[in-house]
Amino acid sequence: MEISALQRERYKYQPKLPAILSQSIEDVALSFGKPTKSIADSDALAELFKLSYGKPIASIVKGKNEKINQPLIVGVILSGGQAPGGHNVIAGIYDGLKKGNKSSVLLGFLGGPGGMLEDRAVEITDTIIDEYRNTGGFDIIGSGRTKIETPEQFAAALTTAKKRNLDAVVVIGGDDSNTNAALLAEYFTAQNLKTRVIGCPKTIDGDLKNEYIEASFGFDTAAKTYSELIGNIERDAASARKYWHFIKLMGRSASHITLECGLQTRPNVCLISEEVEAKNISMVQIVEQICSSIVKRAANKDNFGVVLIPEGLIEFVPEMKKLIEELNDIMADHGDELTEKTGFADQISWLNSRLSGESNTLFTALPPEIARQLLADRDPHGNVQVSRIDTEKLLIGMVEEKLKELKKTGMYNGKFSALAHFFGYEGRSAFPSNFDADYCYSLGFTAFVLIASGLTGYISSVRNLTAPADKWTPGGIPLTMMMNMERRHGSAKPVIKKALVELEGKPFKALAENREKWAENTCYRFPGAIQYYGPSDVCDQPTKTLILEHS
Ligand code: FBP
Repeated sequence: MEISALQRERYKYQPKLPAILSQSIEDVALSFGKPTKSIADSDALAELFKLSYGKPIASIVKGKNEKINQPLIVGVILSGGQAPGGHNVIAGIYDGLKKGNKSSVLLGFLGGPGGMLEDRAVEITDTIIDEYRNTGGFDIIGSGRTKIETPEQFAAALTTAKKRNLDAVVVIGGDDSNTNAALLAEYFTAQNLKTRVIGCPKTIDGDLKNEYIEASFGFDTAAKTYSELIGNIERDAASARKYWHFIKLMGRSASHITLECGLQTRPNVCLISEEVEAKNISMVQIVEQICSSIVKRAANKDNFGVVLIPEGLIEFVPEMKKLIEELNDIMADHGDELTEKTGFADQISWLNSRLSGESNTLFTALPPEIARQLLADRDPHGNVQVSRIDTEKLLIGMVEEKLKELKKTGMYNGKFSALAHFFGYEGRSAFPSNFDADYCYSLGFTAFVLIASGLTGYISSVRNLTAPADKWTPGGIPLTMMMNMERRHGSAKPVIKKALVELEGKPFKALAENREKWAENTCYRFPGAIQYYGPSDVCDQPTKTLILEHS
């Protein structure tokens, strides 16, 4: 296969590591803090995780580590949606293992957690890993969304771990996958199995973060890729002066990506789902907010603009949220009956008697295409697949109607021509930025140190990320520390708490302070494409979100 010039160059890139991991591997040890507690529901979690609850935070420090050179067999799983840098996590684990002992083996389970359950794996070799260093995507071994939850699935994982004689398995995933990693660690320990389980924080959505996990990998590259595209569209809009661009941005529920892109590009409107939910903002009010910008700009003869819409918005609008929850329950309990209905009209009349009055009115008033999308298959976690709902088109339709009304009353006299975009998959497998390339390699290398030191039930953590990479601080955080109990499908379940956009946080405040100005004026900012070679302030800057959160 012919490779691009950039790919060839990226193979040569040596990711930066924290100083402590760049020295001789024999001088790397762990130091431990005090016993920890979960963020909430400590009694219930201590009961569920009898063997792994309350472990101390581990920091990687200079010292002697007798275990570091032992030969190990480790499995790795990529779980969930692609995020730039996944290949470098695997490279970090691989290089760490081989530095520790040349005969150590890294097995990649194929196609996500399902690969471990079905024992489908490939041994990672020098030739394989060298083909994927510093590249985007998860195609080295593939990913999947299988959730390990039934007793049979746990038993299948155990069988594979025993058969492969695994010393450890690394689960690279988001909040749900790392919750699974914690459950698997507890289960393996309870079964007296030597296999340890270590997690790694992945997701472009940026919602797996807290005091100890400063960022999930992939967020940096994805947000920068979308920001480049938005900046380009802004420039086009300001040149042509005839289109309003409605851009939906990926991020299943949290709006971190939209917020980061908003700060990077200063669009006219930047909707944040968490604000919509907190302030109970209805769809009609959202449309009014967008129209207010359109009307003001039209008065200045600026009949163009850019609106950013988080992918998950629809689930945060109060009336839509209620409708979706009702649909989820109906589909969970009677999904088969619904799919048996052949025509869309049949489905609507079947739902008529099952939805509450309010939800039924809303559902039947929606454009048929959107209603159809709301009935599409759920993901394995029972969630609506929001990336498939054309919220941007729904908003364009509603804005058009509102502008017609405003025109009649003489309050608006502009021209409105809108274009819809969705940026999601374009950013998930991009070549990782230098930040993600370095961060991921460090996360992988750290995971190796945790494994070699005998830890289980931890997530690999690299902190101090706004400093240069050599000053980053690697270690391990007990997974139970990031958990609470939440209601899922009618019962209380242990879960890693999702980090949504905080309305009191500095990134959101920076947006809120400026958005009135941006709504009326043209204040666009053009971040341009991710750069891999050149001055550090162009190539190595972390996201504005990370900088503001840690300033
Ligand atoms: P993860 O949470 O698994 O990292 O995936 C995030 C995401 O990219 C969301 O932003 C998006 O809604 C979803 O995956 C799309 O899922 P799919 O890849 O199954 O279409």
